[in-house]
Amino acid sequence: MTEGERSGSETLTEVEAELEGFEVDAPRVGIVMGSKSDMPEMEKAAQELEERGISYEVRVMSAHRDPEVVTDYAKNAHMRGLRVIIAGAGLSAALPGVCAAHTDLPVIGVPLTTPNSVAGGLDSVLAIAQMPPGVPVACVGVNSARNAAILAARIIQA
Ligand code: RP5
Repeated sequence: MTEGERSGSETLTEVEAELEGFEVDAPRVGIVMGSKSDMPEMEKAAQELEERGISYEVRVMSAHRDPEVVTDYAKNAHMRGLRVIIAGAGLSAALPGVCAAHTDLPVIGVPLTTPNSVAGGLDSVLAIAQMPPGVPVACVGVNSARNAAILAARIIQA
């Protein structure tokens, strides 16, 4: 409804309530992952958020294969209403760090194992946790997408 279409009797409270409705439906958590092969683990984060009634969206985007897509997503995330980004990746897991480089939202990284992982996923743990000063990424355990969702819920409710 445009400003001109609003009747004189419509109060500010009614307008605010309308806008609040939009807010409730907007995704609060962005779940991103580097490959479709990451989906079986990352779905656990979605399931946890679903059970908690927290709205989310799920996207597949690789920091190495789709760098522009990741950059645009992270840059627009806050403006779109997201409050936390959960980013899962295996191997040289750059996705959480690249997201954190382009947003001021909290980013939770989920190191994932793949058939080519080194030392049981230690490669991804180090890639996610060893961010330079000033660009933090929270790192949960290997294949711990559910914990990432619980942490995201706690951040939103803090
Ligand atoms: C990472 O490489 C992805 O996050 C995935 O964990 C891993 C393997 O990707 P695929 O070869 O299965 O696409 O970027």
